[in-house]
Amino acid sequence: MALVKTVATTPFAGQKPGTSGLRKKVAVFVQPHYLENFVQSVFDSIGDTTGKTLALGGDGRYFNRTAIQIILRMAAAAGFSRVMVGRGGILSTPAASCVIRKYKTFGGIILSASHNPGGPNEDFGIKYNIPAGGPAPEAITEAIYARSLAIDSYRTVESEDIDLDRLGIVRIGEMEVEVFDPVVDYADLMETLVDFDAIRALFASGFRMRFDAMNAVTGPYAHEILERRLGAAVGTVMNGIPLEDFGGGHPDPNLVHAHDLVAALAGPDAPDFGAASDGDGDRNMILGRDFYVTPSDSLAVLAANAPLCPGYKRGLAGIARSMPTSAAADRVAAKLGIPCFETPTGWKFFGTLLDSGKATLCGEESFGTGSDHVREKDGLWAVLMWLNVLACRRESVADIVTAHWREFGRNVYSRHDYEGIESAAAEGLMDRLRGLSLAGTVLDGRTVAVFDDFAYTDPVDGSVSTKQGIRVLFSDGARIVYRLSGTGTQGATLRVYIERYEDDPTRHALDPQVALADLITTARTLAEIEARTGRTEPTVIT
Ligand code: G16
Repeated sequence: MALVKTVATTPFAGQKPGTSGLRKKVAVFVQPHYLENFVQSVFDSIGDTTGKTLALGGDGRYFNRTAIQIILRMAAAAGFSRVMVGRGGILSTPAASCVIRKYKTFGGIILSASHNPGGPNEDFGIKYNIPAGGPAPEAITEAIYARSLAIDSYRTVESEDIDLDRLGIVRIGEMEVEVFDPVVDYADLMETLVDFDAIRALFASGFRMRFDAMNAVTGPYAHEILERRLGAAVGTVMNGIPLEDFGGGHPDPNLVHAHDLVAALAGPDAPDFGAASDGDGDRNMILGRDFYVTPSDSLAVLAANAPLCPGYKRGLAGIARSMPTSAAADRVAAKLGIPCFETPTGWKFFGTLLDSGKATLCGEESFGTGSDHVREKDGLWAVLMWLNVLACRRESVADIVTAHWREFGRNVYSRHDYEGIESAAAEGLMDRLRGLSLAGTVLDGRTVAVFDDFAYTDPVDGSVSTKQGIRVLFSDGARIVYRLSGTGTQGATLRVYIERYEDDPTRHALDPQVALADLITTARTLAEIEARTGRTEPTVIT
């Protein structure tokens, strides 16, 4: 039996989980006791861990393996009887959720800073997911944070590092550590949801695709599912080897960072379909030949076509989207006669809706789409759903989306990010906006119908979340939303979301930056962005 060691420590400021867990620079995480303090705060906040099973894995970024060894020793000291670790310390975020649910573990610890870069000078992250498989709700993250401010010791055991690359069971003291294949359970789950035969037939007919794994966690999953199980040509998966620094790239599947994929999908000889996923495999970007599908439209198209996929052929109970996500999905829900829920940003807010059966599909403008099959957004699942739809409809991505706009109208949409601005300037900008009184006023010819800071009452558990984004809702249906990102590690990122509805099909093909030009100007002027941040242009436009 390994000897439990109690190590004295003192609290670190700032161990407050953000939109999705604690994300900091690696230099912060490698400070003595930093990771240990947080992990002990988690174990102290989730109830009795004695005899329980924990799932553990991460996106493979720098410090992943070291952190896993530390957490294993602490789990043994906390009395867990078993930890299930993905081979190589790898588990995509949706695969972690799948494993937690399938094996009914006492939740899991996921090591990821998602789409943020990795490496010794970049980012690391950690979060706890509850037994339902989803990110811990605010009540738990608040308890973890409160504990981290009071902690004076943590518990660990003396033991050698285990071999993370060898499948099988080893022991740390009395605790079993099972190193398992991180891909199989997830791939098997996908086979129950989408029509693999139909997709195999699509690929056999000459359909070509590129999937950019961005040298992040989805490489092994995509090779197995797309190339081995579905018969896509070898080479369909690009950047498929997970690297600790993601090859020096920024593993964020958007038009700026997935530039290799965007280039590959341009021109007449381009493949029919392109997709990318992020550092931990929960985000997705969908492309057709010379055609970009916004995440908001992707959710709406998948919702409208879901019954083509076996896992959803009985239809949807409801749809949920985060507040800044466009209202395209609302139009589908209205037509289907099902509810559409508007939640704050953060996948954790979908948990109660999925658990209670109120929502089947969920999505966010931040390249997240998912369903009730797990409790995380799921990049490869979205790609497979699209493939299923393409296999059934045998139309191009562009034709499917433009037909969708003709049927429902287009919610023209764009997000402008101002990254790495000074935190004080960002807070000042938001505080000033909050102090304005705009309802009933006219801004550049549009009347403001509602002006507020979004607050949400969870319809299932009644919990209330306030200050979730400043909304300027115009009487013509257009809107501007301002939020500060909760996932960055340096300075602040101001996100500005701009949207208006266009029902004239002759105007659907317009570039959103052109179609939204007047609102974009209003958004910049109203928030005094240039004067307060010194920025004349956003860093990233999606
Ligand atoms: C996380 C959350 C998402 C959220 C996104 C962006 O995604 O899980 O729900 O939409 O961050 O959040 P923010 O706008 O605060 O940066 P991920 O992929 O980073 O885990």
